[in-house]
Amino acid sequence: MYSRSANKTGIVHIGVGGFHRAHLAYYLHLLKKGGGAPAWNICGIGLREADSKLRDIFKIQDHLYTLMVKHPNGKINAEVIGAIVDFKMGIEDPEPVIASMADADTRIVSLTITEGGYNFNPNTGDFNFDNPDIQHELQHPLEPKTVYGFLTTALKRRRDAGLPAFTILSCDNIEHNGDMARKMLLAFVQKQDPDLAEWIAQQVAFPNSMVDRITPVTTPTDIETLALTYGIQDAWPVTCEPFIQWVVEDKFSNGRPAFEKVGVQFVPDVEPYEKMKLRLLNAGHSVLGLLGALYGHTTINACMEDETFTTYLRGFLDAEATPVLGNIEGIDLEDYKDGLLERFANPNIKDSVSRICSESSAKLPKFLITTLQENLATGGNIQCATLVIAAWCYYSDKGIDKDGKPIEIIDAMGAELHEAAKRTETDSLSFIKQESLFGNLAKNQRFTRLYHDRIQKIYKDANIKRYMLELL
Ligand code: CS2
Repeated sequence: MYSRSANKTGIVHIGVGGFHRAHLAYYLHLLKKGGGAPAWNICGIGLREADSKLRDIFKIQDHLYTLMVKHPNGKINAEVIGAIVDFKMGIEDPEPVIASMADADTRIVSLTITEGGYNFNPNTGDFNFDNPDIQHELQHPLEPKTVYGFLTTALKRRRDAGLPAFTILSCDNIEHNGDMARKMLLAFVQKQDPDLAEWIAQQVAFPNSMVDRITPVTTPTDIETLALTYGIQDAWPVTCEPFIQWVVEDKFSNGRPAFEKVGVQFVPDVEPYEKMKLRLLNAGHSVLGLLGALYGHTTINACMEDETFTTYLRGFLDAEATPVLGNIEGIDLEDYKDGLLERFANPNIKDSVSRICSESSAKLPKFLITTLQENLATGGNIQCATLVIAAWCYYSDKGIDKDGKPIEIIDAMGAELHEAAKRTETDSLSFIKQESLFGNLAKNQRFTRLYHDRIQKIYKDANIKRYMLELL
C-alpha cells in the first residue's frame, strides 16, 4: 500500500456510495499504486442520515475498504483500496465540510449524488425551488443541507480568501451532467448572491463525464466470502464487475490527477459517449428491471438466462434505442451492445432487480422516455418501451409480481406514482398524465393508443412474458 499519511486531500467527494468506491476512488488507487498522485487523496462527504453507517465503519477501518471484482467465471479479485483518507458528515455539523471544500488544498469537488440529487423538474429542466431544504439554505447560508448550499458557501469563502475555484466534477448518470450541475448551481446562487454567481460562472469548470461500472449492492454473503476465503474482515466491502470506463471532458479549473495514465479517456466532447451509455446500458437495465420485477426475476443475470428477456432486450436496443443515437464516431455500436449483453449476463454479479428499479422516477425520464419521445417525433419504433411504461404503471399500482408476490418499491416519488397508477382502472392514461415525468406523452395519439392496449392486457393478466413474446 502507498503512503496514506499525507493529509492533503485534493478531491472532496460528495456521495460515497458503492459506485464511487468502485470507480473514481479505484482509478485514483491505481494511480497511487503506480507511484503517481502522492498529493491527491479523497475526503468523502455524507449529506444524508444514512451515511452515518459508512462514517462509523470508516472510522474503525481507517477509511480502507475492499473492492471485490467479480468475473463471469466465478473468480473474485479482492483488493484493499486506500484512496479515501477522510470522511465527514455534513448534517450534524456543516462547518468541517464547508472548511474542507474551502481549503486551499482542495482542487476538485466530485459528485455522485444520483439523478434525483440534482433537484430539477425533469419536464421543464428548471431548478426546483419548492424543495424545503433549498428554501432553508437560501435563507441560511451557514446551515447548508443540500449539495447546492455546501458548494455555494464553500465557493464564496474561497473567493473572499482569494483562492482559486475548484472544479465541480459530476459523476452521475445524466446527459450533460456537468452542464446540468452548472445550470442548477447557478440558478441557486443567483437567488442567494448574484455577484458570487458571476464569479462561479467565470471561474468554476464543470466537465461533463460518462461513468460506467456495474456495482451491485453488497450482501452479507459478500462479507462472509471475503472473511472466509481471503481472511479479510471488512464490514463494508464493495463488489463490482471487471469492466470500467470513464470518459471526461478535459476542462479543470485547478488541476487534476494524471488519470489518463490509468485508462481514463479525456476527450473534447463527451456527449456521444454519455448518450450511448445512458440510452443503451442504463435504459437496458430499466427494461430488464421493470419487466423482470413483474415476472418475478430477482436479479439481472436471471433475466439474462431467460431467452425471452434477452431477445426482448436486444430488440429494444436495436429497433428503438440505436436508431435515435445515430453514428458515434470511433465506436462500433454492435460491439458495444454485444459487450453489454455479456456484462448483464455475468452470473457472478447478481445485480438485484430491486436496485435497478429503485428511483425509476428519476431514471426513466433520462434513460427511456427521451428515446420514446424521439422515436415518436421521427416515426420510429416504440413498441418495447411502451410495454415497459405500462409495466411500470402496473408495478406502481399493485406492488406485486405476476404471481401476487409483493415487490418492495424504493422511489422518492413512490406515493405519487402509486396514486396516479391507482386511477388507471377508471382512466387508462392517468399514470402517463404525470407531466413532470412524461412531458406531453399523454397527448400523443400514436403513443396513447398503444399504451392503452398494453394497459388493458397487463391489467387483465399480468403475465408479462406473454406480451413480451407478442413483440418478438
Ligand atoms: C443502473 C446503474 O441505476 C441503475 O439503474 O443502470 O446503476 C448502472 O449499473 C451503472 O450506471 C453502470 O455504470
